[in-house]
Amino acid sequence: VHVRRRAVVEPERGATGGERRAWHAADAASLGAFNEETIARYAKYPEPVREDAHVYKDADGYYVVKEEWRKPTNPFEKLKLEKDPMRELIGLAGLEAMAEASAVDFKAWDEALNDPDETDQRPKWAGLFHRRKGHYGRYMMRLKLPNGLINSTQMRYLASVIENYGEDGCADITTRQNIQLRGVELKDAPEILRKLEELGMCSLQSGLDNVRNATGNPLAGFDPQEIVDTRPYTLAIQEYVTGGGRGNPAIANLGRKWNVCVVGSSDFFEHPDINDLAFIPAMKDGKMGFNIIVGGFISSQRAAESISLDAWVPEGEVVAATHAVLTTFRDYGHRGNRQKCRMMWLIDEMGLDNFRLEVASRMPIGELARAAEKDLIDRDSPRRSYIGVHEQKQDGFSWVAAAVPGGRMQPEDLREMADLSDKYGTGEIRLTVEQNFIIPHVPTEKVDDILKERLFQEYTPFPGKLVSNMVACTGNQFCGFAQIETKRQALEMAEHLESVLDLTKDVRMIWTGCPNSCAPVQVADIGLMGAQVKNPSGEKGMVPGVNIFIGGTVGPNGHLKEKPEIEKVACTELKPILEDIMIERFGATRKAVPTPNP
Ligand code: SRM
Ligand code: SF4
Repeated sequence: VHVRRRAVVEPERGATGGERRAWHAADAASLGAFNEETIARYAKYPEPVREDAHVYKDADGYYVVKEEWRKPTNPFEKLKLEKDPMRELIGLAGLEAMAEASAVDFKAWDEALNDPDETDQRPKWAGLFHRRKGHYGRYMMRLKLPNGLINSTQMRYLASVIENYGEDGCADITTRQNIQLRGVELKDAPEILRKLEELGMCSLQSGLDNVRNATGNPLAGFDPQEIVDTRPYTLAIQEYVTGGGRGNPAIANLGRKWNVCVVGSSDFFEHPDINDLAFIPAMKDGKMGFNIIVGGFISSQRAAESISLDAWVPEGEVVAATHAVLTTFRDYGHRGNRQKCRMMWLIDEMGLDNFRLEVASRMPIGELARAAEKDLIDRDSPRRSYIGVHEQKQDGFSWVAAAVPGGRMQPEDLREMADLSDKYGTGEIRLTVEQNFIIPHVPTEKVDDILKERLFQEYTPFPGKLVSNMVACTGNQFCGFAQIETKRQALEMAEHLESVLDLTKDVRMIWTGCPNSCAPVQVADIGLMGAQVKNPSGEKGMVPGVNIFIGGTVGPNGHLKEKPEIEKVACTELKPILEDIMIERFGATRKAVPTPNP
């Protein structure tokens, strides 16, 4: 059953995107002040004061771990206790001071300070990740683009930022429908933050123990099969989580990262099974709302699928429910061993019923309705591929979705994307968790023209069945955790396999550089997780290799594969093994004459 709840209207220029998110752009002149008005709006949500909570609220509205809950602890809890990152960075405009102090000579400043917590960890509350290993003095800046919504003006600005950083400047579309900018120097960060805010974007609270980008249906608003337009909900969650784009001190001290999504179609493009909180559209007593599932996550030690909270909220209570679940996690989440701090561990510890009771007590009327018996998900409908050219629900309009292998893009790509979305569409652009982009609202008679543009030669809407579905995390080019290079290898391998095999169906091949699984191999048809393995030549020493996951599934009937099926294969030995897997498990056949590998 597909419920089209909103009128099908022709797309309007600027109807969604930046304008809707520029809540307080007029006041964007300086950092250093929270948006009190927005924060006050959320103060209406219940915050029960509990004796047994692990944190208390201080006079400034920050949450601090109580003395008796400081053991066991971990280095990240210590750094938060020593100096609250949000208070010091944003609340007191500390970032401006750091930018100024590091401007003349970053290295001299860093060496004099000799405090990686200050230079590398706390700035993550502003979305700034120092790439010390390999890219010393350069920061990756992680934005928050709820639902993968971005418009041409915003995109053009991002292009202008990375353009300043020469060869270091590039951007990645991430596995949370988001963008990360690379090459950023700390001295420029306050100005970039100010401009982001002016344009209705934000990078605050996007790293370490914070809420990540809220994901939603990338086709929201023009999807002929959408059950519900996810944009109002993901935008509202973003407004709450980021305190209207200026930071929200009430949720700046969680025990660990936290993911949230709102599902918009039966395809589960948002991966609700691996989010800490997910809203699944469901009607109850004739009212539109959402069933709630909780606790999904992936980490190096454990991957868990979400479970039902046996709760339903009306559509007007999505943010209230986000607050209720999130603050339960903030107040009771474990803060010792980092491998046991994600929310599912708390649910295990409290028991689902107690967890539910606590969440209910934080809802506006102190209660949670039981889950609707049936949700609106059609479990028999095959998961669609959004890549390519597809007719929208608005007559006469199409969306064009291109595959960006690994999500890596250059400034000129971002600029052209912006220009094309203005020239052919309404200036809207969408991002997806498979690291791809979509230009919607293209009049169908102009589709042939847009397809001739350079950008779509570089990033094709008609890739092969493997390249089309390829996802790769950052890997060792920029990430200190990585055991292997990912993005280049992933593309080369997909192209190689397509050149020697005939494929009858799409195969989702996902590469992740280490067990953190930022590109989630557990949900892949074929997942390759980086590892150091014995040198197959017999020589001493380790070489880059992978553990291979096979058969993870996505969609409403999807399941994680928690363990690799084949372990410790050197990357140099991979080709024949993957060819066999493709043939035996995914119905591929060998080409009589291989096509040249580009
Ligand atoms: Fe991730 C840490 C990149 C999505 C699980 N992740 C990191 C860091 C920040 C590590 C670091 O400091 O270098 C990586 C930054 C590298 C860089 O320079 O880009 C990083 N994670 C990414 C991105 C960029 C991968 C990508 O290529 O797209 C994704 C950014 C999403 C965003 O826009 O916010 C990204 N990370 C994920 C996901 C997928 C998801 O959320 O759907 C996961 C698994 C799901 C989950 O968290 O439940 C994920 N990242 C991790 C973990 C393991 C978390 C855990 O509970 O143990 C870490 C390490 C940690 O937090 O201790 C991590
Ligand atoms: Fe880095 Fe590992 Fe995440 Fe890849 S999976 S981005 S290597 S932390």
